Amino acid sequence: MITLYAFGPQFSLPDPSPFVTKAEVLLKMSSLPYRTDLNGFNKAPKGKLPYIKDDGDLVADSSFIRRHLERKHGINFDRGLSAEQKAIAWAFEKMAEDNLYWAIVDSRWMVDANFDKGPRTFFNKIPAPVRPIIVAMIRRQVRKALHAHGMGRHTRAEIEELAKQDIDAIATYLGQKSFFMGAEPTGVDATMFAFAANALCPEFDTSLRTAAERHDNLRRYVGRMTARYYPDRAELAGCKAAA
Ligand SMILES: N[C@@H](CCC(=O)N[C@@H](CS)C(=O)NCC(=O)O)C(=O)O
Repeated sequence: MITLYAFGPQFSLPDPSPFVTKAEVLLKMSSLPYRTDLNGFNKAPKGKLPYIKDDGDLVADSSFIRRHLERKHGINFDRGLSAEQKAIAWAFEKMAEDNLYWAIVDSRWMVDANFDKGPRTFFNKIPAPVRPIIVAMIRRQVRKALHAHGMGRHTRAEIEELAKQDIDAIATYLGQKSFFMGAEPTGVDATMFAFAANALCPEFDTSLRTAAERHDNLRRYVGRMTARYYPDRAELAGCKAAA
């Protein structure tokens, strides 16, 4: 059985990491049996989650997890898509993962009110006397990562403008389709759902959320994906009424 190393459900989301959610939805789409393990972060081969263990194979990174499922288990996530559609799907995925992601990180880690409600709680199990030091150290590391990526060099208003453009692009391309590429879900839906659900996350007050909430089709899409892949989590991303 495949083991998915994850952080675990939090903030009304299947996982606070959109990459873990993407990997989990891909596993659900593949119908392969899997279990989740919430204690694997310290042994992560690339220092990040998600990764999976599949018999002897340890595979880190959501995109390589997808490749692994395709190669080892013969899953075709893009059934029915043309080469042009696959190219569009890949571009949207990477826009979400390499641009929108960093705006989400900024909104949760660098805005005090969101940090206190969100990432600060990741450290609750650390003994109280050393907790503030560890929290400050990790927050500093995240600030440096944002700076190294480049997103952290912009003003908050500029970051929000870029994120809004990503969200608007996703909602525009989705249009009135049931799923991102058409009437049936394909691989890119794992990513688009994960990021749209994170943007709509009701726990955080962010301009990302405001931007996403303006798109009724995006809310309905998250509701539809939730009903399909997380039927027992109807509260997900505040999309209960939108399914
Ligand atoms: N490219 C990776 C990105 C994974 C990633 O950024 N994971 C974050 C959580 S959202 C993580 O584990 N960060 C921990 C760290 O950087 O220390 C993927 O697609 O899986």
